[in-house]
Amino acid sequence: SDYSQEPPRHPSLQINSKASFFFFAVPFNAEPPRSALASSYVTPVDLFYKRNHGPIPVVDDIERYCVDICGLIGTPKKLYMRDVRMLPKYNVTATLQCAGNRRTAMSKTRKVRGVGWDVSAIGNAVWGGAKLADVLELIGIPKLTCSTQSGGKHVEFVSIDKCKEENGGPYKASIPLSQATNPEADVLLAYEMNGEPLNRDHGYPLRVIVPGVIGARSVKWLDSINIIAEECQGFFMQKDYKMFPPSVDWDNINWSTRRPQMDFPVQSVICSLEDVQSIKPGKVSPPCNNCSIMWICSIRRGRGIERVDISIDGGKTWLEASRSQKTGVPYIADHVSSDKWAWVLFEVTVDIPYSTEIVAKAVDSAANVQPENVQDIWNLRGILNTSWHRVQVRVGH
Ligand code: MTE
Ligand code: MO
Repeated sequence: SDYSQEPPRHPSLQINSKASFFFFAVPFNAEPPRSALASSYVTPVDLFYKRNHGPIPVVDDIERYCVDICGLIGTPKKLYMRDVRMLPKYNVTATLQCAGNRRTAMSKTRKVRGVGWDVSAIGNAVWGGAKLADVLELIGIPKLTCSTQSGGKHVEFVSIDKCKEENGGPYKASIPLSQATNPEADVLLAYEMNGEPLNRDHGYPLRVIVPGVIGARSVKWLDSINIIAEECQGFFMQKDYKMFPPSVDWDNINWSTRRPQMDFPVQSVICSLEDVQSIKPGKVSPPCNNCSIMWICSIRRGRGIERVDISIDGGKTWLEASRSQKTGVPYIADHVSSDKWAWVLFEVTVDIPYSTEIVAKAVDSAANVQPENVQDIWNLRGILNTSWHRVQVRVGH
């Protein structure tokens, strides 16, 4: 694999794995610092986390670039960029989160396998592109309505990049056809991110965005789309990104017993404090610290966030944080943007009189709440760590 043509990256990204002199065939994986996460509702492209499984492909002949659509359809079709751009354009503000976000914390309780991530393998962007439902309609697959049946088929996305998990083959994933043909699901073939053409790291020239679903299904650098009878048999669908109970370990795992993970459960993280944060005591009496804490919350399949509870005594008592975010996406004026897949920002200002543990948990509109302990949701691949986020605050001099 060739890592000699990687794009330039922002210096403040925290790198979790990349090519070096000793490990030259390592994909670039990096996340922004916590403080950068909550500082804007829409994450700037250069600070958006980057999750790769191989080298970044080079696509330089955009006129000839096309996506092959084949499989269980009448005649295969080549979809060129001009065909995609001819379809109605949608801007969807959607939060993308890697299933491995917060894996490092899970690994601290019991070792898991996978790239370590702090809390920032998550970002919120305005994705611009065509709806997959419109693309599929072009090739004769009707949009999902109450009366249509999709026959349990799946839509497979195959990329240009090559990775070692697929033995040098392309990265791939699939979603159910019923989701792909549902305009309400907002599945996009995106060519823009935050109003600009996608950059190479994020899938230039065309990527899939599957809102509400783990990042792994949003295939970058799209090469072909296959309509298939069964879900994709690729590594990342069948041998990875599955949720196992804490009782399953590497010596008794049977991959075929579980479905590929799709939905992301309710999540929140504290972005204004590190895991262990020292603060100076304030001058008021009794000694207090006016500490402003920012949470971000990500939503579950388009379901709203109801509230965020915070505790400054390790979870004994709780108070409610307030929604701090401004709505709307100001700089993309020409198109209506949906934000039902986007994260919500919350904040609270509290006095921290002594060293303590601060905890956050989010609750969605169906009253789903984050699990209390990471041990209870421990799984050998270290995915979906949505346990209460805890930080230690040390008040010192
Ligand atoms: N698509 C391709 N072709 N190759 C990849 O390695 N990584 C997936 C997904 N799509 C990946 C991919 C994973 S695991 C995640 S979390 C998201 O892309 C990350 O998208 P980003 O790098 O734009 O943040
Ligand atoms: Mo991921």
